[in-house]
Amino acid sequence: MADLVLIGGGGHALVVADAALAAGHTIAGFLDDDPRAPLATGHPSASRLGGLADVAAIAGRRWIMALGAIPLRDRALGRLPRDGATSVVHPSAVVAASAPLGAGTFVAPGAVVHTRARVEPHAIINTGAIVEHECRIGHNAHVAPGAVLGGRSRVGAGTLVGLGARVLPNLSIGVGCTVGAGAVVVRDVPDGVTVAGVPARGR
Ligand code: JB3
Repeated sequence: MADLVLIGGGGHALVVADAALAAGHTIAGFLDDDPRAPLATGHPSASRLGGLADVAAIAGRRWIMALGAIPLRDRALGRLPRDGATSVVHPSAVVAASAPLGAGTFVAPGAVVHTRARVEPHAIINTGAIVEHECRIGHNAHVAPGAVLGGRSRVGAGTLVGLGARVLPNLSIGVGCTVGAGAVVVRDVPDGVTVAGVPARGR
């Protein structure tokens, strides 16, 4: 399996590192501006290879974006080479054979990506999230732990579907949106809009 470099060394990187090791990857190290980032202490992948801008450290290596915050991820992705982006799927996750995962996708423990769903590069399908049949998950979108997307729903690039949120089937959430934790989305959400509550309303 790939000798991976994790981009980021914080809390999300801890989860990505454990999933990568469980999936049989080896970890070359990580990039983070903080030498005391959580991944640097007491983890088998403790080797810090440089700061987030030290892209030379990943030349010729496989890597995965392991920062959690979407704006930080976006900024860092803009500097990174296309080559080498590698997906990590925890062995307890279920990804349908008919569901293609884009490069650099992370699928966390217990997550499900159902039949004919499509996940674009660098998306996060976090712990226990359910992406139902024929959903579309955009580039660098994040489906947070416990969120559930009904069949044929769409999540735009750079959108966060928060912890435990629910999205009813066939709905579209735009690009750069935020769906608050626990929200229940019952109608389409336009680009750039934040919604929260039950039923979810714009903020
Ligand atoms: O909620 C869950 C399950 N996961 C969250 C994840 C999606 O996002 C997690 O709880 C955190 O809220 C967040 O994880 P992340 O990004 O790993 O957060 P944190 O543990 O704070 O680590 C951020 C890392 O990014 C640190 O090691 C920082 O050194 C590094 N970093 C570099 N530049 C920066 C910046 N962090 C911030 N906040 N701002 C910067 O400009």
